Amino acid sequence: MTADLFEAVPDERPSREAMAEGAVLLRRYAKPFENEVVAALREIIAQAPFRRMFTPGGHQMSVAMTNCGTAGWVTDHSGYRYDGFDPNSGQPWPAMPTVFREFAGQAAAAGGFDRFGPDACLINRYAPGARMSLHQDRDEQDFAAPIVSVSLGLPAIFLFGGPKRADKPKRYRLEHGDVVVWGGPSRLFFHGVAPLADGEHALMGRQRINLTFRKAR
Ligand code: MD3
Ligand code: FE
Repeated sequence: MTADLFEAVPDERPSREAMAEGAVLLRRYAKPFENEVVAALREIIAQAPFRRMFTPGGHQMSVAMTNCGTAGWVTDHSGYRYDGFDPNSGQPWPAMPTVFREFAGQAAAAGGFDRFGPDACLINRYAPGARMSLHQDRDEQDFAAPIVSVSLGLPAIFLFGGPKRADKPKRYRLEHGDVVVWGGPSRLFFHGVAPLADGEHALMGRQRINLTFRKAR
């Protein structure tokens, strides 16, 4: 078989890149864990299915979400917050799988943050066209703890701004297996995701899933 000379060939090698002070991009870092992570995801989603939540302003988000851990991020007419219970079932969010907790701790350490103990994992699902507008993550108690994010499936253009909303965002293509550790000053930087381009991913299908590990409480 002959390869198309002009086809973009994905680079499978892990690498590290500083995005800002405290923000480290670990390309392909999650690849060795993909099968274990996907198996754990399936069990979480069976207990707490993805749902498109409403912002306090009454807009339905294009991204569908669920959570695992002792705290889960929720939004509804009354605001944004962490809650121990899934509002759709009244049950506690599924427990954070050991593979998730260990992976997040290891990734945080690789990014320069020792002893990261996440209690929340927000799971975002992007179908083609879904996006996330520029925002800060400020609903957590302790901004000294980093956030660890894992991208799975279709690639997305991540928009990484600065401390002010008006700061012009830099664009990063985040691909399957890419991990970013956000701590220090970058922890409160504005960020978002451009509308997802359509495509088909060999393991994940026609979607992008992003996990963000947080210390919420
Ligand atoms: C930079 N999610 O869930 S992950 C979010 O791809 C969120 O689903 C995006 O923004 C996604 O809140 C981006 C990368 C990310 C997560 C948290 C951050 C980047 C961050 C917190 C501070 C700075
Ligand atoms: Fe965010």
